[in-house]
Amino acid sequence: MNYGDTSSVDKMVFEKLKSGLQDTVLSLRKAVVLDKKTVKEYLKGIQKTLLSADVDVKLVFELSKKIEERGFLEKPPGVLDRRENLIRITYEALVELIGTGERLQIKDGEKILLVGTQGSGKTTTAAKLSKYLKKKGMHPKLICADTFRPAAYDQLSQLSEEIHVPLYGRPQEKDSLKIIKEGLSNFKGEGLTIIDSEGRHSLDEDLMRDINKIYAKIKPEKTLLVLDSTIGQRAGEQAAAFKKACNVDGVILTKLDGSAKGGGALSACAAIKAPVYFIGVGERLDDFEEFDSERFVSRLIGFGDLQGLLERAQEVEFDEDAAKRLMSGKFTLEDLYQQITQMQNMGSLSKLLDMLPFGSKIPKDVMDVQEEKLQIFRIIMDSMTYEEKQDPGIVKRSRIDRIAVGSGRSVEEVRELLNHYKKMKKMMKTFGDERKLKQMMKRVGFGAGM
Ligand SMILES: Nc1nc2c(ncn2[C@@H]2O[C@H](COP(=O)(O)OP(=O)(O)OP(=O)(O)O)[C@@H](O)[C@H]2O)c(=O)[nH]1
Ligand SMILES: [Mg+2]
Repeated sequence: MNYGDTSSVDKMVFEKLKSGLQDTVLSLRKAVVLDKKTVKEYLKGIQKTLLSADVDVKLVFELSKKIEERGFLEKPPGVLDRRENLIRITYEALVELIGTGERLQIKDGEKILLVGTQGSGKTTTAAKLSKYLKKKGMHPKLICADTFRPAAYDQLSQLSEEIHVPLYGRPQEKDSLKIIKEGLSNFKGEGLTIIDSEGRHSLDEDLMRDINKIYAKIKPEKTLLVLDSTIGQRAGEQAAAFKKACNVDGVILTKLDGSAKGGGALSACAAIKAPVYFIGVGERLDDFEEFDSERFVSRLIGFGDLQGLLERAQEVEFDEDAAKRLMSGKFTLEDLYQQITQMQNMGSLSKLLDMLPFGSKIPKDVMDVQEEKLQIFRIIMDSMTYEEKQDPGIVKRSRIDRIAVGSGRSVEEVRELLNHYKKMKKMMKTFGDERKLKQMMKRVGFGAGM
């Protein structure tokens, strides 16, 4: 579950996808100019990487078209420049492509049916999932409904003993539906039942008919497709066939630890609109993780960089609002308070002001207030009434005394806050007209096309 844990992440494939994406992003960052040619090359790099990981061609072109269009149309948010924004858009498009971030909702008393072709990892996954859910405080019980493979019962029996999870099965019985019904009545509806089903060499009609029969009679709360990520593009037809037979609610992708072709399986999930709930990243029962599409894509692109970048995209939205309010001339102590609480420091505002054509007009001491001082201001403002914050002009001698006592700060500090407010207000007035605001927004990147 822990994507920060490099042992499983590095083992976890997609090495090809990961290095391809990271190289492409790196060359974008290193490019001297961001012109049309650079953008085209960047998109080509993304396409090539995704195609080589077996992502469906149609999806690849849709994705790169989306990145290109958004890249041209959208103004970079916050303090991002255009190339950073392109990376951000790529991240968002990839997250959208591979999943919703939805988690499996299941509880004791319900039934999960695992389906998939032979060797996809159903039996191993039944045990992995049981172990995982048991750790979450649930009470999984297993039913071996694979009557196709002779050793199926023994395999699951061994695994269930290892994780101390009850198992129901009848190695000699050939009717899987009968076994499931017996199993369910044996467990008396207690706990969460996980049903391991049969697989066949490939997609065949008998398998689909059997699975459909089980699905229709048993009515599991969740049917999960166990999909082998090493099979590349073939995952598409498998997913579609199972979707038809038993309305797949979600997918567990297995063998991600050894696959450079995982894009095929991811495309298959996108095609049938089924969320990936878990991934298998090795043969051991602990090699199993909840799938988190945002974190997954972050790892692919390079987590450290991306995180900071996304944070700076957030910074923006606040700045735009704050700037508008400040420039409107209605700057109250409440605004100052909001700034302090939201930004903790004035760093991003001063960065914004630095870029103004009239930036040099700003008195240094106004912006250079230390964070510690701002915290004190905040404490003082907590002792002021709403009226006082809206109209600090009414705060005179006796009110100052009251506020100082109430906040546990000195009278000098209260005066200092009032002075700071006055200076800020005066400064805002000097460039409080709309035209200049627009000019400034443009300077810092709002409204600038590619
Ligand atoms: N490397 C790796 N191997 C896995 C993973 N999941 C399953 N396997 C291996 O894949 C093989 C097949 O797994 P099973 O669980 O028996 O597959 P199955 O779908 O039950 O197969 P049938 O019952 O024959 O249909 C086994 O050798 C497992 O150890 C995984 O996430 N990573
Ligand atoms: Mg099996």
